[in-house]
Amino acid sequence: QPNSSPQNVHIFKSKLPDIPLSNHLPLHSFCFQRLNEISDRPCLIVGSAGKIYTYGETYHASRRLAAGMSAIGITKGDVIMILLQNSAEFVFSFIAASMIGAVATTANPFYTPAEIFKQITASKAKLVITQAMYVDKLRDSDSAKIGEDFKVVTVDDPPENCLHFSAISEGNENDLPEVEIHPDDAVALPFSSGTTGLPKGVVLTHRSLTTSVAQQVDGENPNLYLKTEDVLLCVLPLFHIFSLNSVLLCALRAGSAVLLMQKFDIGTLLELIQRYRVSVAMVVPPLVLALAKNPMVVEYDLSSIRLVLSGAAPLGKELEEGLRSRVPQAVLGQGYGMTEAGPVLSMCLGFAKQPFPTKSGSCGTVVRNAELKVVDPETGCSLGYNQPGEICIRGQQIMKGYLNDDTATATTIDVDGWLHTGDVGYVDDDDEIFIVDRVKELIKFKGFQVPPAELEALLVSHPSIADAAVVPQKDVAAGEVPVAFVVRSNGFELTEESVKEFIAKQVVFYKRLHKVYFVHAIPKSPSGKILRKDLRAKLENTTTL
Ligand code: 4UW
Repeated sequence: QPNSSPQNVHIFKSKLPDIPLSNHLPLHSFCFQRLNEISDRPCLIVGSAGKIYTYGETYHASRRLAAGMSAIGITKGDVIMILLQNSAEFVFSFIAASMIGAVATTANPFYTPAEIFKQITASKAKLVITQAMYVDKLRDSDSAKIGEDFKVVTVDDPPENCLHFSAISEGNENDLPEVEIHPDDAVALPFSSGTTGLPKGVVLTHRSLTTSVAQQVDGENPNLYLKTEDVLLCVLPLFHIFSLNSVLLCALRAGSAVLLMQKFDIGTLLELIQRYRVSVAMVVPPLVLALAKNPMVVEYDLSSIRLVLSGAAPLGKELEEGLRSRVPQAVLGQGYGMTEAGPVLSMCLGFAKQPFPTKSGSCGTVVRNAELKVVDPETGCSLGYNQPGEICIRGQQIMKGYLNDDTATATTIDVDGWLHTGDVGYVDDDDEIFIVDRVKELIKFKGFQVPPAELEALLVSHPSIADAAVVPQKDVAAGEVPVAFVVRSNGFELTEESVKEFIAKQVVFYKRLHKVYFVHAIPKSPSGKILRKDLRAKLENTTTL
């Protein structure tokens, strides 16, 4: 195969030149590198409370918390779980962990107890920072116990056996231990199912995240040009890497303000955009839908918005046009990310300080200081312009690997350092990337990950189910929804409703099954792999509403 020899690999690069990276710095030092200059600038705006923390206040609150975490026994390499909605405490906790060389694993507070415990157990979290209302979810497990295996801190009134946030947030900065942090030490541990299987811990190091942030906002002509006067909308959950990286960390590095919203509510969102003159909005397609279609939008002044960045799922052209009519003054574009990729692979060059013209529907151009290639999924041969294939990325930003899973790591990052995304796309003549399909199992509901393997494992644990497969079905509001093909065990009665209920009890809302199709057998390859393509083909031309 002449094409697969290294000489013939077609490598795509950014149109922006590579820059020197400050990725030897620990993440918190990198993010607050300009602290002296911007100490009095607004850093965090807590939307619901109207409270503003300056950069100086944010930095010192994080330092005190770091000292407090250390005082209760958290040391370098330990994992803390942040189980919170967007809040100042979330931000302080994440930065504090970095300051003492600890690692933050983030989880959705709406997860069921089983989902949370899988992550606590896999990550060996020693501390969970959460809200009192979620503590009950942390109580009933045999695998790990409050007080014995991990401590719990709540940001509000602590229930039994838990500490109040103030017990760790008032530490003495002078007691902060001196820790030596290596760029290859882990700092964040989000969970992702990647191209196959169950959710796994994604080890992101100080180097990964400082590189990724620099690729976006550093340089004389930053790919994503953020100014200190900018106010960034932070309504997407910080427990997901998109918001954590491209909203919070990028804003900190650039010295912009972050408007934190706990949850999405269109009225409150519009009100806050208007009140705080939000200039940069990071969004996902369902949010674009709301902004494009909701009649309330016209009653608010959105003229402050200069940039809208959508990602985490495909954005349709009509939707983009719909949004354009609501914010005609703004530059619209997409970014393309994947937790394992550190996370940003590509970003719209229309967001650069000296912008390039871009096309609607594109996910941007590969970020600087990185290499992207497109390979034929069958042969592995590298492809040139305009030929769709699996997108692969290489650079210092990608994950170190999956936590304690060398096999999964080796199937995702090959010996030459290429991370295989499982996304199918092509690069056009203007170096813009278009994603057209996915060869991986992953389902994305409004940008949230739904790993089919997780639902399949639950389904086959049902006594009346002999076999099952879960695949995505197109959906107008959510992009995709999970639907199941189920083989009943011989002689058992089983209804669609009962299968749906069985799953709904065990998973977070967005993993619920939207349809169940009963079949006689699940199509499989000779090696036993579910032929998902065949099942997806059966659903072609059916869209759930
Ligand atoms: N178009 C089509 C897109 C797109 C997409 C992602 O949950 P994960 O692992 O990660 C993310 C991260 C998204 C992200 C991070 C930082 C950033 O700046 C940014 O730009 C706006 C986006 O979603 O899911 C990864 C998978 O999600 C799909 C794709 O399949 C990818 O492998 N995906 N972005 N613009 N599909």
